Amino acid sequence: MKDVIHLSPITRIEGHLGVQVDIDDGKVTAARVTGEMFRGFENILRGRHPLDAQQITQRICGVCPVEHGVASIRAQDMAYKTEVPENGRLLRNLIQAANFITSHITHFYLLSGLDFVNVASLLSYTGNDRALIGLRDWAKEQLQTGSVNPVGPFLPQWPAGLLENPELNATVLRHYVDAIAARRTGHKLGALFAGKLPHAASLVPGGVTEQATAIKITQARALLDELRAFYEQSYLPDIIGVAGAFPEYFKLGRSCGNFLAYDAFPEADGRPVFAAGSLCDAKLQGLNIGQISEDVRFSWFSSGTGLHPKDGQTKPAPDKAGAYSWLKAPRYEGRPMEVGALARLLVTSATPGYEALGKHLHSTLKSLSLPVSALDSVLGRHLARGLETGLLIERCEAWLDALKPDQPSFTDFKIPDACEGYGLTEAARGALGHWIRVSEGRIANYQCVVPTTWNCSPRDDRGVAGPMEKALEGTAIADPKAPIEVARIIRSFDPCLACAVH
Ligand code: NFE
Ligand code: MG
Repeated sequence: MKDVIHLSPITRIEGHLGVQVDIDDGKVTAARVTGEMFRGFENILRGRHPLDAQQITQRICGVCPVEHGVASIRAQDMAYKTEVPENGRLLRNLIQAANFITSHITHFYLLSGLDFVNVASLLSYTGNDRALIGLRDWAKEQLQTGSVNPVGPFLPQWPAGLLENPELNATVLRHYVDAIAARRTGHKLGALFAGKLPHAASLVPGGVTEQATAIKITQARALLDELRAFYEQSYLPDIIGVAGAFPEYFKLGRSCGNFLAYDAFPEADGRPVFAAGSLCDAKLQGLNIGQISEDVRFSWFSSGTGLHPKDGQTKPAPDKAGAYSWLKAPRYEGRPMEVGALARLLVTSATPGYEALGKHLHSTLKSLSLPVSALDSVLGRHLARGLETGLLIERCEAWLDALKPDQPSFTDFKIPDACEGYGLTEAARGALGHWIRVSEGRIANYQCVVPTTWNCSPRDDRGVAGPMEKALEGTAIADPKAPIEVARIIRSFDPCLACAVH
């Protein structure tokens, strides 16, 4: 029997995503993912002063502003040929890593966690945990008010298989509450050196305007200790607990088999924490940025198609026939590519010189009795975010140790009247690139190719589906009225449509 499911908007993600899923005989035969809103940041930037770019592009998103800031200042570093001093490099890494850690904790607990946790069980909670008692009493009180969705965002939940172990269920719910405090701690850590957050004031070409003082370094260490405790005692064990309870989700949600990552978090020896490269059918290749292009056949744009972002255009065409998304379709060597923590983990651990990460990954998989192929899945994406959170906490400790108090973190520069550059980095959700061209001292063209644009891309000019569309194809849907499988696959990418449409 044929059926069509249309979900819009998908909740507990960032931005406006709709999905149409065609089902035949209980299985998804095709999926169309729609970015439902136009924003136009690339057009807003044209004609502005170049130094507006790192401030304006940070407004693309409240979740990953730092990464847009970093991509923008890296593009400008290239255009103006700046020299970033050591403290500048370290502070940029710290601000960006704090954002990753905050983002991953937010995603696991506040966004996707409710796909796995049984919230209704809270109503009959009889334990002694004060946070859970508070939550239970609030939920009961709300239910008595008789409004349409009295316990949102917690209830109602789809009647789908949820955590059955009451102890683990209560633990993850308890950590949902703790995660709100943990994300505040992550924000504070970033803001120490960002001036403020969510939109960092201190990120500039040439470095960072904030100074590394002894007192700030000490404060940062204390905040990082809190995050490490939350990671070790809550986040990592909870991911492993959820993974153990839903083993079938190590088989669901495989996307296109192609992964792309840029380098990010430069170390003192020039080697980044995450290596750049592409992995297609398990074959690793170095990054060739000339191979990035964006198609628009199925996007609401009348711009040229297949353009490299250096020459990219943004001409909205809301009435375009056949189009179904405000996202362009980025392609690498003409292929759709999955980006994100999983792509970083796979690309970096396969790169020569990063054998230690590969070993760590393999021993983790062995302890979970999982083959490497299981990573390419819904739970693989969650696990990859968890593992890299631990790695980044460790690197933050080393970067704090390396900071030299009161040393310069910024070198002044001149903006040539005409220049161009690009800035590539990794955002929490994956490979992020900004391209800038300056002419007569003003921004002549600015293009962003963003992680969720890669993952949620519509079909390309040849009709090839994007990674999330591919990940949905072939999935068995137990109950089309409560298609939890669709929601879990979509949320495993941690999509941000605000970023994707920029
Ligand atoms: Ni708006 Fe963003 C995306 C990330 S790009 S959350 O996609 O991570 O910096
Ligand atoms: Mg763009």
